[in-house]
This record gives sequence, structure tokens and C-alpha cells, in this order.
Amino acid sequence: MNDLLHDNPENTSRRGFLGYAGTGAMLLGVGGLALGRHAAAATAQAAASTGTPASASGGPVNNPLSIAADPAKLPPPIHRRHALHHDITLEVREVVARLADGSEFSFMTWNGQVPGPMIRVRQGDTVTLTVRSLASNGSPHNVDIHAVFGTGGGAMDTLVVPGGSRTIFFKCTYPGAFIYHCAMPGMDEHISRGMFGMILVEPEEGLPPVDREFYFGQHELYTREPFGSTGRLHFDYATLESADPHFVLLNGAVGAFTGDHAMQAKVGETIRVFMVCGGPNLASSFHPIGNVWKRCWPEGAVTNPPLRNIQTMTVPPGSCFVGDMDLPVPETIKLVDHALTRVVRKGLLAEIEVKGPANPALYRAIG
Ligand SMILES: [Cu+2]
Repeated sequence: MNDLLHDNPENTSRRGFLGYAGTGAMLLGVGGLALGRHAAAATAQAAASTGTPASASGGPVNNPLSIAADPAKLPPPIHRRHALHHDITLEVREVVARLADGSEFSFMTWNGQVPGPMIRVRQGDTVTLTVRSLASNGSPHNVDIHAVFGTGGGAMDTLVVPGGSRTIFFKCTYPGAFIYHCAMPGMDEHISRGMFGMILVEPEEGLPPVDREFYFGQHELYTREPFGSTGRLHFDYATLESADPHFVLLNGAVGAFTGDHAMQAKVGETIRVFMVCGGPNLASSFHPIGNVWKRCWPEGAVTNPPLRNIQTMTVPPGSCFVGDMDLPVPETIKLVDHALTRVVRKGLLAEIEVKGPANPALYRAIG
């Protein structure tokens, strides 16, 4: 089960335990399906009834629960040359987790992480997918998988209520990197709260080999409180309607993979970045500062000839990106959305620290 997902069991159990505590106040209940400010009012009312502040942020909180998916934990490349059948489970978990130092937010997640686990299969493989929802959740959910032929990409047949479970079968007939996401009537909110991930359908011949791979998801988070606020932050429908979020993030948290937590690589390696843009509204201008996409596949269309030496690649909401970098010099590569206000003022950043011998013929400082 779930051999393709590479869910971290340690984190999962920790998330699973801590994630349930205190979530009741933040769950949307039936009101969560209603769009617009009525749902906001319902949320505020539910919060008030349980004694949770509905609007004031309060003082800093230190929530130990993280939903930020480790970018280095993804299923390995596929080398087999025959089809397989996979049993995969995606579990919906609504959890209150860390957003930034001092703040937390009530996320909706696949398997407790943002982005949801990367599913990796081969063209021609078949999948039995079970979508189940924790009994402690507050909203119905479903999944639309862009790699699937069928009404709603499976959404109609995977609609689950809290405590429920639904199962579909599908065959992966076309290759590429595709998004999966919740597709309920309030899907913009659910995706913003974290319900998106990637399914990679490798072509029959596989992908060109690289030394390391990383998996990121970009999305925006619409809060009532501005960036930098502390305490429990609250979802806000006004900023959602104007598509003007206070947070734009990689892997669901402010700068989660920077500094001491940067990804690691070595001089001389070639690395691959998989990126899924959940949106729900903003396209990414995805750029590696200090490097270049040596070859990349826009829209995750990995059977097309790659583009070469691209500085910044548009990744629209509901799409994916696959890009390779060479690492000829030691450096810290910053992965950014080159709409740079999102980096400077809205929280989006991840770093890859490349260690190894200097290459002064390619780069050096002079006085
Ligand atoms: Cu949902």
C-alpha cells in the first residue's frame, strides 16, 4: 500500500496524533461548502462557540506540527519496462499546523502534507485509488486527477464525507506531470488550504537520468491577517475573491526550506525539480536564482522536446513543471517566483545549497 507515495511514517504518526487536537474549532462544517462571506461567518461562529478567537491573532504560537512536505522525499525514478498495478490511498486530514515562526493555520491536506504526496507511476500502469477522510474532518472532499479520463478526473466518484471512503480504478494512458486537487464547490478555498499534489506518469522509456530530484508545490494562502501576523490566522474570503493573498508559498510554509533546512546537493551533479502549482489563482514565474533551467518541460509535458537554457518558466495554476539544473559551482540556489513581491513580502522561498570545490574559471569574486 502506498509504496509510491513515500509518506514519512514518523511525521505521519506525529502529525496524525497532534493534528487532531483542537481542530474542531477550525473546521468549517457544512458551512464550509457555502462560498463567500456566509461561510466566513459560519467559521467565525463555529470558532466563537468553542472559545477560539475568531478574528484576533493573539500572541505568537509555536505549533510543532508541520505540513511542509520535505522536497527531498519523493518516490524514486522508474526503471522497469513493464506495467504494474498500484493500490494507493489518499487520506484527507484537516489539521492546524505551523505556517511561520509564531503563527499557525488550519490546513486541509492530503496525507498531512503540502503539497500532497507525489504519486509516481509509468504510462500503462493501473491504479486502484482510495480516497478516505478522517472522521474528525469537517468538510466533504474529493479529488480531480488530471492524469485520469473520467467525469471530473474522478471527482464525482471520490466524494467523501468525514469518516467516509471511496475507491476508483484508472489506467494511466498518457505520460506527464499532472496536478491532483480537491474539486468540491469550494475548491478554491480547499486548494488554498493545501489540497493539491502531483502525479507523475513517466513515459514508457522513462525520464533522462539525474543525480537528485526535489518536489515542490506553490500555492497562495488567503488570510484575514497580513503577512507577519502571529497566532492563529484565519481564512479570508474577501482576499480570495480579489485573488490578492497575503501569503504565496512553497510547500505550505514561510521559508520552510531555507538556511539550515535548505536542500543539499553537490558540485558536478545534475538535479531535477518537480513543481506543481496549485494556485488556486496565481501563476508562478519559476526561476532558480544563480542557475538556469538547463532543460525543462513546461506544463509537465515530458514527452515533448525540452526547452533549453530557460531563465524563468511560467507555471499556471492547475499545472506542473519539470526542470533540470547543472551544478558546476558551489552556491546557494534560491528557488523563487520572479514576481518578487511574493518572495520579499509574502513568504515564498526555498534554497538548494550546492557544496563542493570552487570553479574559478566559471565564477570568482575579484576584490
Ligand atoms: Cu476538499
